[in-house]
Amino acid sequence: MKKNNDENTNILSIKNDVLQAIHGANSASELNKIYNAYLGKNGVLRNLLRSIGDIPAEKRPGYAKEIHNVIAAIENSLRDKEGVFLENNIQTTDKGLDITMPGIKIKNGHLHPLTLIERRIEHIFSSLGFGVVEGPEVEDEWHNFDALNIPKNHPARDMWDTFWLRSKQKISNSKKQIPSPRLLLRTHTSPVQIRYMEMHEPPFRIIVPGKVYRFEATDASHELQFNQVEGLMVGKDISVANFKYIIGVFFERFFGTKINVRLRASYFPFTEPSFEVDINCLFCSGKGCSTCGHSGWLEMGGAGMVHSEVFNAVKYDLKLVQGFAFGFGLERFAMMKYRIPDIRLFNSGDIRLSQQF
Ligand code: FA5
Repeated sequence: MKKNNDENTNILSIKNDVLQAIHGANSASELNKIYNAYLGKNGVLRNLLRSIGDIPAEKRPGYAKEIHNVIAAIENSLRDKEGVFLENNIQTTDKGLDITMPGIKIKNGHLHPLTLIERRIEHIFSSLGFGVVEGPEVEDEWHNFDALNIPKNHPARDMWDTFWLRSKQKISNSKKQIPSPRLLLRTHTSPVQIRYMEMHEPPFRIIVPGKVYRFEATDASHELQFNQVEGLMVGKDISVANFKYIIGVFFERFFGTKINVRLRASYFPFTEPSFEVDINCLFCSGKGCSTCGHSGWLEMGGAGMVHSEVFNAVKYDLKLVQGFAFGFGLERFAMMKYRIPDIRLFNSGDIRLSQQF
């Protein structure tokens, strides 16, 4: 900028130049350039403000005021012109703004069907007075097997073959490592029975939903990672009759229809007597179909009266307590309720599955 004795004339000519440039601008980027050249950090008007000390002191206030007025006028003009660009842009791209047009629908997420089933089960059992308890998925050998009356080398361990983890424990302040309890991915939710009883005294009734893992080949009804719901009710005189009544109420509320429950003799090392729990097939109303293998019954899980060795492991007095336990597969409930034919669909990541519920 040329130094001029009449500072005000100089400012006014700058103002005219800038307003003309704004008027002639054809794009937002041109406006941006003008802004930077005059009002930006090293713009002409900012530099004028900085050099105000060069003029006689008595002229400074009037001069500064003039500069600020010009800055405000330029800012207004820039804003007006930006508004014109914005309007034109909408008109050219959208051919006008139709505020009655429906908006773009935001896609909501969905709860996974297994989450829905788990919450439903928890809700029903809570209304029957059961607490909901959780336990660790990485379990030690004692809780998963030994305390449940499945000692080392017992053939029953084969039924629950699993993924073992390498674990070494370091003694603090030493390089020595000692063997720590052997860790594994739990094969069932039953170890939480032990964990709970170690910390609580009867009477109580709990359910334990959670993920379990097994080393096995997958097919339409078997996964290597699936969910179970454990149940445990212990007190002075809890019997099989209590179990049959409670489970009957649960099934009827869960499926919303009358259900026949059948207890079939079976074997689990941690219950005695043990049974499989069957319900009448919902697909054929018990008449027999391919889903139930033409038997009219569907197997839902295992159950039984808690074995005395399990109570011994948690140091309960056998003369004072007895109770029942059960373990159901959550996926099997979901498959039955939503008529999902293949268990592998749950982990397929296919959004079309969860969008249906
Ligand atoms: C058990 O896991 C016992 N802990 C259940 C139990 C608890 C019995 C308390 C007595 C007292 P089982 O291995 O049968 O039992 O599994 C129970 C249920 O889990 C089965 O009925 C089935 O519904 C489900 N299940 C078992 N294996 C799989 C698998 N690979 N994929 C999906 N679901 C499975």
